Amino acid sequence: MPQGALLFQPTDYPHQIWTDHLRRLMPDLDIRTEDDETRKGDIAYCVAWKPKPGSLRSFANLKVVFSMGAGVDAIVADATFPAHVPLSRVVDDTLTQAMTEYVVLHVLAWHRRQRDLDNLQKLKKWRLIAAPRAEQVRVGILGFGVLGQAAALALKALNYNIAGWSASPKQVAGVESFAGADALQPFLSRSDILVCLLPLTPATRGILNTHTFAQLPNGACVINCARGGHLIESDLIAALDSGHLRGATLDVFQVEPLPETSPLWSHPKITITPHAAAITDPAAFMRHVANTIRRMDQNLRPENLVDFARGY
Ligand code: NDP
Ligand code: OXD
Repeated sequence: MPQGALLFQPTDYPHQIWTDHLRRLMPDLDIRTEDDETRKGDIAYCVAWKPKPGSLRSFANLKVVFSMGAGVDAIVADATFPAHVPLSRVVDDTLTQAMTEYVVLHVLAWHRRQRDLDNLQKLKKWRLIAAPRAEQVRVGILGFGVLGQAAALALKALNYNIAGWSASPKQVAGVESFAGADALQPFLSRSDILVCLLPLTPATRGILNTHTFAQLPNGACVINCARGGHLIESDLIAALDSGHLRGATLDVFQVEPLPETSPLWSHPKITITPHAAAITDPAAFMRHVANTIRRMDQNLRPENLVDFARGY
């Protein structure tokens, strides 16, 4: 029997889909969707996404916070996050699979020039556009963790020439590993298609900028499916307009939803998706929550813990 209540904190989510799964898995758990001022001391478990700064600190008996996303930047950014409380993030096969599909889809689309073919169709023009073989296309994955490595393996199976960039070196069969700030330039200069799957931290904010784009080969494409804060949007537009970059796919933005006034919407070389690359599956997420609560009842540590010193 779990000790303490769980608060499902996000108010902009239809909470019932989520909480119903947890009720089925843990019928004895006290699950709340309202933050009751007079009963804050009951809350032992909290599900959070973009919490109001300071809101998590107010639960004196909090044992763990569950991030609804794989990315935890919005939670880690709260300087008042209680230091003794573990933060567990989403690491789940369904999410990993969805992100892999997204990356493969957009790498293929830029490699096989689908946008150019779509434009020809609009003009009713029958024209062949040559594309290199996959093994001649060098894909570089910025952020070579759970999602980056899974995408790399799927692309490798299609014969792409893959490299990953991470903080520490990785060993992934058939994939070149670049690690640390000094390795960024050689990594970029061999990346015809650059995929960003980094966590958003002070070290990675704004990493997709004019300087970075200049180090990519002429005609490179960029796919950002990590966070809007990684990209300096005006730098991307300038690099596309100058012809140095050939195209970009963006799933995430500085401001979400992307304002109607944004020039990104109508840019002829940009594909936009609405932060939908890999959406957390409510059933899988709540299985993780239930398992973690059971583990903690047995004095075991939660899994998929965030390292606050690194910020991810
Ligand atoms: P992981 O923590 O598993 O991987 C992060 C990778 O980034 C690691 O390889 C890490 O290196 C590397 N990294 C972090 N900081 C640096 C740095 N300063 N320099 C070089 N490498 C660095 O995260 P996930 O793969 O699970 O998720 C990645 C991101 O994807 C999330 O943070 C989130 O922002 C985004 N995301 C977006 C979604 C969407 O729908 N658009 C859905 C889900 C996630 P090392 O391994 O050495 O520590
Ligand atoms: C995540 C996301 O981080 O959906 O999981 O962006």
